[in-house]
Amino acid sequence: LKQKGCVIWITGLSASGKSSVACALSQILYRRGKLSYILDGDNVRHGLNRDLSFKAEDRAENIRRIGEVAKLFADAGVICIASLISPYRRDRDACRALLPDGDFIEVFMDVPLQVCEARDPKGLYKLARTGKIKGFTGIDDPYEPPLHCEIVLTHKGGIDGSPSEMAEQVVSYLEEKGYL
Ligand code: GGZ
Repeated sequence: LKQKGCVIWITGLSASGKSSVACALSQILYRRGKLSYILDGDNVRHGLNRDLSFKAEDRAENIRRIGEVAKLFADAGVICIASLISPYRRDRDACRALLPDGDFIEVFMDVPLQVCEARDPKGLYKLARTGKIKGFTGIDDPYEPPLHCEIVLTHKGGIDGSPSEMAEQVVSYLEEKGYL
């Protein structure tokens, strides 16, 4: 097997585009003959992590489990794409510490709350604003942006910020670092 595994950890607010970038990235990798696997917080919460709520200690456990599973995929030579809010720096850093240097690539979806809230694809921000959901990230629960991440994806910038253009930025990074 020639493929070197790694973990692409995509963090950001709800509706910041994490899952879309994860999906676009996995499609590009597939076309290049590279094996990848997406661990999406929202999906994993239906199975492996269905016992977990959104309180801080359960979010920490959600992130810990996904970090451990991502490490297993990377060990197996797969490019594992983890997309979850992962709002706490401490929890993300603990996942980073599971992997050899360089193999944990943190990607920050730097999209302002106002933009995420305007998108509101599932109406969750509206429910959070009206108090029907408590402890919603960005509204009445914290989000700690990374201080030193490998890649920052912004919704504006020179290019228009479509998921596939953002995914291409990750691909360039992987090429540069020898993962592709
Ligand atoms: C944040 C919530 C919440 C609360 C439900 N806070 O954008 P989505 O809807 O489709 O994906 C979000 C998902 C967050 O799960 P994660 O596993 O990524 O979160 S964490 O890393 O913090 O454990 C959102 C939905 O679940 N959702 N309630 N209170 N997002």
